[in-house]
This record gives sequence, C-alpha cells and structure tokens, in this order.
Amino acid sequence: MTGDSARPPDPAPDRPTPRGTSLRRPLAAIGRARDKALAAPSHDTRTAALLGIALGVSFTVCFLTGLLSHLIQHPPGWFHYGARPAGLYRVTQGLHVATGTAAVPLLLAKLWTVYPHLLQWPPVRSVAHVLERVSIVPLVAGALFMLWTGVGDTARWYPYPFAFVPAHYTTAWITIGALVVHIGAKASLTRDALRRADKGVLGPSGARVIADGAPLRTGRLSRRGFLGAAGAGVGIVTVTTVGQTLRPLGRLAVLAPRRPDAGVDGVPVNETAGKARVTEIAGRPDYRLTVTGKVGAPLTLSLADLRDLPQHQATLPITCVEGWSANAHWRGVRVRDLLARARAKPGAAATVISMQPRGAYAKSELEASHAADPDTLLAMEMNGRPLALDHGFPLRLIAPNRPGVMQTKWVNRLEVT
Ligand SMILES: Nc1nc2c(c(=O)[nH]1)N[C@H]1C(S)=C(S)[C@@H](COP(=O)(O)O)O[C@H]1N2
Ligand SMILES: [Mo]
Repeated sequence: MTGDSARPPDPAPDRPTPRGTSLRRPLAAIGRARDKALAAPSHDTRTAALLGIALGVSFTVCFLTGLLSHLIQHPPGWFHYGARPAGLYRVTQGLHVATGTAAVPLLLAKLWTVYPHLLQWPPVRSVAHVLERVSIVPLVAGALFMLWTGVGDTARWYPYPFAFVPAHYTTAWITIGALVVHIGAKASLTRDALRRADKGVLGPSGARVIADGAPLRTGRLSRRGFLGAAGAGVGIVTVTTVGQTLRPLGRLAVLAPRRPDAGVDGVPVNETAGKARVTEIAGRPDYRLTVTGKVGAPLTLSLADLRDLPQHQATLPITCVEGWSANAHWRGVRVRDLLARARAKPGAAATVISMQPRGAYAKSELEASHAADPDTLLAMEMNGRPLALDHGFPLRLIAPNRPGVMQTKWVNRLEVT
C-alpha cells in the first residue's frame, strides 16, 4: 500500500501528554479499520464520484423546482407565472417530490461510501482542504435536514417547533451553496476518478490505496453491486411513490401518503371542512358570494344567482405541493365573467377569500393571467356531482397551472386588486 491516506495515524509522539500513550492504540486501530474500509470498492473515489453526480443532479432539479414553487406562492414583483400549460406545475412539483425522494437512498449510499474518508489523518492538510472539510458540515447537515423535513411534509409530519416552509426554504439555499462549494472542491478529483478505466482503488486524496491490477479482496461488495443496490433503492422508492401523481402507476403507490384516486368523489381531500372549521358556516342557506374591491359594480350573489350565470366546464388537476395530484372534471362560473359583470378593469387581479376563519390557505392571490383564463372557475360541481363539503362546498376556486394550496375552497369573496 502506498499513498498518504494509507499512512498510519500519527499521534504526535514528540509531544507526550499524560494521555498520549493511551490514545495511540485506539487511533492506530481506527487507522487500520479505515484503511481496511478504504480498500473496498464501495468506499472508493469512483463510487463516491458516481453517487456524487447522481446526488448533484437530483438536488439541482429538486432545488430549481422547489424554488419555482416558492416563487409561485410568494411572488416578488418581478415574477409572473402564466396559467398555461395547465399541467406544468403538476410536472415540476411531481419532479420536486420525486427527486427529493430518490435522493434519500442516494444520500445514504454516499454517506456510507465516504464515511471512512472522514477519518483521514492528519485531518487538515491545506487551506483548500480545510475549506472543503468545513463545507461538508452544512452540506451533510443541510441535505439530511432537507430530506427529513421534505419527506415529513409529504406525510404531513411536523415533529419540530418551527414552521416547515421558511425552514425548508432557507436551508435549501444553505445546502445548495454548500453543494456548489463541494462540487468546486471535488471537480478535478471526480473527473480523474471517472476517467480511470482501471480497477485501482483511490483513497480520499486520489492517492492509490491498492495498485492498478492488484486483485480486490474477495468477499467484498463490488462497486457494481453496491451502486446496483443504491440504484435499486432509488427504483423502489420511486416506483412506490411516483404513482401519487403519475396516474398509470397509481396502483403501485403503496408508499405514497396519498393515492390519487382515493378520496371523496374520487379525489383526495387535504384539509377537511371540519379541520378548517367551516362545516356550519358553509352550509348556511343565506350564503352569498361578494365581488368587491376595484370594481365599478360590486356584486352579491346567492347560489341560485350563481347557477343562473353561464356555466363552464374544465378538466384540471389539483396538485398538492406535498406531491400528490389528481385530475377532476369541474363545472362552475368563470372568474373572468364575474369580474366583467362587476366591471373590473381588463387585466385585473384578485384575492380569493374563503369562509375559513384562519389558516395560511384561507385565501390566495389570483394573478391577472389566471383571472383572465377561460378555465379559471369558481366551481360548484366536481366529477358530475355537487361539490362535496370537504372539496369546498358551496364554491371553490379551480385554475390551471397552480399549486393546490392556492386552489382556495369554501370561497365567499373575490376582492379585485
Ligand atoms: N380554504 C382552504 N382552501 C384550501 C385549503 C385549505 O386548507 N383551506 N387547502 C388547499 C390545499 S393544500 C390543497 S392541496 C387543495 C386540495 O383540495 P381538495 O381537498 O379538494 O383535494 O385545497 C386547497 N384549498
Ligand atoms: Mo396541498
């Protein structure tokens, strides 16, 4: 064995401390265990590089689709998101959850691959090396936090005292920043590891631990076997969850928190009327929809008035940010017809307000592009039946290309802005 990574640990014998002799043995034992681990292909640089690339791709897609979803829900002034294509958000958010889910087995495999490298001695070699080491802390902690809170959110599991959205969003930037630094630090090593067609095994610094052509120890998992197991892990978690949004695989979605076809009238329910505390108020016979704000003629409409207006139909998905989505057939009044009737200016936007007394999703903003779209409805029917109470009876918003959290249920007010 050659190379600095294979050097036994040096507990600085020229500075004897009272505990020096007692530390020497365990350090040497750790060094031996590390070298033994490093000799396995599942811990070598090429394995780490291949897993790193897979993780880099999945985290990048996950970050970009997550950023898009955040911008749609909290749009800064410069950001405008169109209503078309109608199913675009379904694809990007499906990708967000699928790539985040796939990253779980990849990250576990990567941590397994590199853990012996974290025991290298001496721990510090150069400024670049220190930077690279330090960047690993937010990278590993951030990645674990993102996947834990993200997977938890898909199951509506929040076992922590802080709010999910700001924590998940802020940590995303920290993690992606650390990832960029890490890729910069590892680019050349990765390139070298991938170029090498031989079976020599590289230690943490790229130094040869086992010479080219030397037979690898038998009885160890081969690189192909280890990567195959990681790939199988990705395949299993993907096939058993992606059906929550990819309808043909719906039956296989046994690990998905939601089946897209299981729910009231064939569509899942996120917040029930009971939880939203609208059961009593939504059923009142004196229900009225009001259209107010920047309008020439404010409207107050009963359910009978709404039914007398021209009705339109659209097939549009509900796409929950948590990853599930389901198509439904909707029937109701066009928002743009209501705005025109109230003599709102062309190009007006609106706030859609529900009867729900409190909650982050009790109202949503409708951009001009969505307000003007012919398929943006205040629906009274879903899948050929009167809207169920849990789906937003008596009136709910349904619009193309929009996160589920913004498809406000139990609507009783449009405030034109
Ligand atoms: N008023 C109100 N509307 C709401 C919600 C809510 O909590 N309150 N939840 C939203 C979320 S997160 C989703 S995914 C969709 C789900 O609609 P569904 O329950 O009819 O499937 O409703 C949205 N509309
Ligand atoms: Mo949702």
